[in-house]
Amino acid sequence: MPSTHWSPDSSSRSSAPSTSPLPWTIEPTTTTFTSTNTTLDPAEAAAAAASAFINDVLDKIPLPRWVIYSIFAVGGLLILICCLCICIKCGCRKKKKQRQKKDDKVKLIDMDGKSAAALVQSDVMDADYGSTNQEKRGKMLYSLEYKTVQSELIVGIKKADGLKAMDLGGSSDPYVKVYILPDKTKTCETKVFRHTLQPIFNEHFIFQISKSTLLNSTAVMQVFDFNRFHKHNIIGELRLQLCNVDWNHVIEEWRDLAEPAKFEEENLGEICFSMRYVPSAGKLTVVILEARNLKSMDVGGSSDPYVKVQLALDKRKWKKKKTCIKKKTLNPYYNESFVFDVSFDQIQRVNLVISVWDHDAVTRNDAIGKIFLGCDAAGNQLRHWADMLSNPRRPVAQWHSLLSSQQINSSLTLKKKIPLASKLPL
Ligand SMILES: [Ca+2]
Ligand SMILES: [Ca+2]
Repeated sequence: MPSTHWSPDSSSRSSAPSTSPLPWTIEPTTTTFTSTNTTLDPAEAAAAAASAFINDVLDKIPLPRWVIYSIFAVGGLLILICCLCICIKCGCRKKKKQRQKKDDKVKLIDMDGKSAAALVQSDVMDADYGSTNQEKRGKMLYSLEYKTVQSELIVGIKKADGLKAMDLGGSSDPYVKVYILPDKTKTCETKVFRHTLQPIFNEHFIFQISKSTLLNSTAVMQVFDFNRFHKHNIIGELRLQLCNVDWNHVIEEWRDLAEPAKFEEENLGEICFSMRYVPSAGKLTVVILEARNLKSMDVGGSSDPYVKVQLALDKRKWKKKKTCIKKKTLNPYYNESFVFDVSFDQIQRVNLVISVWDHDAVTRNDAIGKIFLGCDAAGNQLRHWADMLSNPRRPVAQWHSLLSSQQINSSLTLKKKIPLASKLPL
């Protein structure tokens, strides 16, 4: 067959230059190579071989030479840029570390200086929020005085400075709550100062307290940030053991506000309601909107809350209404409206008592918490009441933190219900 006959011959011919099975074809090439070997040193030979190899490779690429060269040039440039970038970054990191070391040294010196200065004048102008772990809450100037003859403790809230900003705009709306422990029956509050971190309160509060109980008491002054639509945040507090005070003088001093103690204040929950008064019609409308974070009163860690809305006239129980019961929840939503007939003359003598109760099918219902509003109220409650009176015909809604029933009952001692005959005392 022709194919088998021709194949060895053709293969030998085609492969002759490289494999060269025949001696007469191989001789000339070897001689030429040996002759070149004698004139070129090994390095040059290697270079020549490498260039020949590169040329060979370039020939195989189906692109014009100038395109290949420009691709190589761009690639090289890119690699060079990358190397440069890495070098610059490394250099920057080193510099940053060195700078940080220097800064740390300076900070240490600063803090030493500051702590010494704080003892003398406690300058808050240079307070650096980032440099210390302890949160800066600001400081407060207060005064303490005890009048032995009258058994009166006078707590003065003068001013505060450098208060911590609690609101988004970088400010706070501070006010101060003052009470004496352990007998926390009376809680006083200053006015709210809007959008300031250095309020000047200049208010005094008098507590009736005997000298013997005074020495076992603690005065608590808490600075809060007022918020109309959510819970008031505590900025900081001062707790002064009154046994440590020299009562021969009036004390007046600045103190740094501390982190508030968490153990004492029992969280009973918060309630949101709106009030609206229409003087011409003599109608007071109270809308119980919702409550949240109520204290759990039942075994399962829940409560069955309902809200009592009560009116007292001249400190006598007058009218009462209540919402429906919301089963097994600590965040009930009511949106229930109650309308009371209260004449313009009566509104000045009225107290509105709002209490949240836990319903129990078998045992007695328990009070979760309580608050009262009216002209006799204080602080947040008085503010809400005043807002309602100064905005007639407009509903004013606000959140309130619930207080213990005992605390409210002791500050608002309501007499028996008004008898039917004198139900409209005018
Ligand atoms: Ca605020
Ligand atoms: Ca219950």
